[in-house]
Amino acid sequence: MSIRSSLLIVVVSLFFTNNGCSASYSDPSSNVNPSKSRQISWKPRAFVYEGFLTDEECDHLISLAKSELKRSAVADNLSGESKLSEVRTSSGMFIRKGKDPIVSGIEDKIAAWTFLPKENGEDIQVLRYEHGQKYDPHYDYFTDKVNIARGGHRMATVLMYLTDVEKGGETVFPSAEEPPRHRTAVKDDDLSACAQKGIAVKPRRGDALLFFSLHPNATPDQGSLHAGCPVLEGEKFSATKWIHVDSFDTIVGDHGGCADSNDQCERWAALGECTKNPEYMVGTTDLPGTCRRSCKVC
Ligand SMILES: O=C(O)CCC(=O)C(=O)O
Repeated sequence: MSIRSSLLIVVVSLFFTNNGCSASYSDPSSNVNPSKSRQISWKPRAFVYEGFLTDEECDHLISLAKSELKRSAVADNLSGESKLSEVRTSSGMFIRKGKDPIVSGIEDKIAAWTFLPKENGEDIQVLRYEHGQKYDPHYDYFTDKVNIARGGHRMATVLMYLTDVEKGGETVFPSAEEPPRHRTAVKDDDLSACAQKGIAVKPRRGDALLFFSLHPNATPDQGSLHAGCPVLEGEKFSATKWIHVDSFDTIVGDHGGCADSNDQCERWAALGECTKNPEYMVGTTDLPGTCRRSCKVC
């Protein structure tokens, strides 16, 4: 082998080797450039990143979700138990963290954009809104003790839009204050009446919205009130990653792993059984219950 070809091999292998100084060329998070995001509000702190997900990533999340969708639930403010409500009429499902390389790559990108650890994130929730479906104004931080037991408060939300929506389906912040430089911005006539009640983001396939539910001093930010406006034409798929102040993966006092041992657990948890029947559902450290994962205690 000539000196010339040996040199070429060395240069090529250096380029493709992650030597600790640069990210691997196949790492999806290396394509994230946080400075590409645009601030849409200061109160709450909210940013939009256009083209955050590729078409392949959007299609992948939709195809994982499609056959698993169930009517969405909300958490009761006092007990924390999950219940069905007219406040939220979409259907949804959760995709286990790191389920496959594409999901894991999306989670790496979220961590790179938000500068928040991957382990602080919940499983991704995929939502589908059909005609007329919506999520009324609400906060993502919890006010009950059950839901902050794991990972503490939700501090930030990344909402990824997986489809374009012809009309409606915007995410709106009714209590937000626009940044001063946006005050003269012309209202988008394309926005639904619901969206015109505040600062709104129109769902566009691949775009992502990041907003913070806590102030920098970790107290709840009431400006983070937000809603999913009714879909007026078309269909909306979105994917949500909620990020906590602390690790959501740490299993406190767990010796038997974090799993449900009955495939009805998710449904029972949605019906409030974690609170109504804690001995069976949650159990104790010595005698773990049947649905610890769905009850979010591990
Ligand atoms: O779909 C939306 O635009 C809002 C969703 C949302 O608020 C949530 O999942 O917490």
